[in-house]
Amino acid sequence: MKSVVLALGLVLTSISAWAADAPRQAVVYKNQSCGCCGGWVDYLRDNGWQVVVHDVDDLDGLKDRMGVPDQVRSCHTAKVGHYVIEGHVPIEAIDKLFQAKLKVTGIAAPGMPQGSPGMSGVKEPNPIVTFGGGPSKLIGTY
Ligand SMILES: [Cu+2]
Repeated sequence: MKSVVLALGLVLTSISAWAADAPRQAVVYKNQSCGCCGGWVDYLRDNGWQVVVHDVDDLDGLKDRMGVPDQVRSCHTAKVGHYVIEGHVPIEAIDKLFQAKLKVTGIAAPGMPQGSPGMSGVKEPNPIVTFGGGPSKLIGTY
């Protein structure tokens, strides 16, 4: 019986290692004047994330280098682990990306949906799409 419990413990440990949430750390690149970008940083910090912020003038150049396609661009761009997170993406979607270990460059909330994390206004649907590593796919609407 003891060995069964031990084996179950090992299985559960390996499952949780396999389906790990995103690390609670981000590096965020934004324009100094961007208010809603700061709102997204606050949203992460309010949820216990450690965030390093870099104010950047040439964000489009940075997005080019990070492989963020024009059609999914938003205001700020972030690195979480080895993924690129573009725009007002909710933490649940970032966790989903890490749990699924998608072979993509990152995920984006294209544009700036009202009421999304860090954005004011009446809540509107916030579709989150992948980019890089094949055609963009919807991973969920938040
Ligand atoms: Cu914004």
